[in-house]
Amino acid sequence: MEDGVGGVDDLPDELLAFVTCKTAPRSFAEALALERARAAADKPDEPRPPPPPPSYRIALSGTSPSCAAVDAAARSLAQNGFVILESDPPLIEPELCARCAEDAVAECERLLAEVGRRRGINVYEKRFYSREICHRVDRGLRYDMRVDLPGASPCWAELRRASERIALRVIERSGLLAGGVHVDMQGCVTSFPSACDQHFHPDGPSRGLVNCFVALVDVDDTNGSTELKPGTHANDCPDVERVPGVPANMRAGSVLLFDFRTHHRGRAHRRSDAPRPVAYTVFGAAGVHDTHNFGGYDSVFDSADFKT
Ligand SMILES: O=C(O)CCC(=O)C(=O)O
Repeated sequence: MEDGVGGVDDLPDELLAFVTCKTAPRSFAEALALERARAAADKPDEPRPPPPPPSYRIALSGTSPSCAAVDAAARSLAQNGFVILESDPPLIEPELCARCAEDAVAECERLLAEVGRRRGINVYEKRFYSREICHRVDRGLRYDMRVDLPGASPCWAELRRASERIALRVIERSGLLAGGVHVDMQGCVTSFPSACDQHFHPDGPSRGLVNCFVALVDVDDTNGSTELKPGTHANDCPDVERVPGVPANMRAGSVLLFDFRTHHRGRAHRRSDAPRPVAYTVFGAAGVHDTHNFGGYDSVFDSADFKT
């Protein structure tokens, strides 16, 4: 009896003809070979390793990305929980970034002076919360300021429109925010020299919000780019602690989109020369709002002057 018949690929041409054309075998050996070939063909697939996650850094060839690039970005946003979009020239005009950066730092310093004067605290040492600006960790030196309140410089509305042009295409393609997308809020996080590493955190617990960061200056390991843990937005992420973070180093005008649930942090600012402002716009699915980050605080301007 002949032996050594493996899978369909090993069959001689005559036997392959039986398998594919269903011709009757002419001998016992042919019948056996045919039987084995059929069994090999019917064998359920071996478990395959999962496909690698999509790249989270997408280099675009210009400021109007192709459908293929938008698809790739949407896949990363859905699967990794974030995507970094870069292009040359940058997606958001450097001149607009520079105007927003200048306003962010000036406005932040103006508000800090008001908080210090009205609440009687050292705003670099003490955490505080207000409708306009928050300092969430003592000596954190990272200030989260709203830029969509009445009286904000028009440069912020311009930045929001520019961010929408790219973010909405990717978000809609990702299917993450079903039922119509709205802009929920807009702000800017400015870390000052000597700001420390934040703890990793999500921006909120539930599905339906996507944050769009725009680097207003180049952000890197020295002035503290944002760091994100891929896949940690998924409810079934097994062990968030053990997922390594990925630094979103990027040039001014680049865009980082992330699902609110993705664990991330701002890194330490180790340079002494200039603050590091990163603007953000929060996009929400119909009826979903961020109630966590600026919920219900009093205005800085509601507090009377502090008297010693
Ligand atoms: O500063 C950053 O890069 C991120 C800030 C942040 O995640 C926050 O303030 O919650």
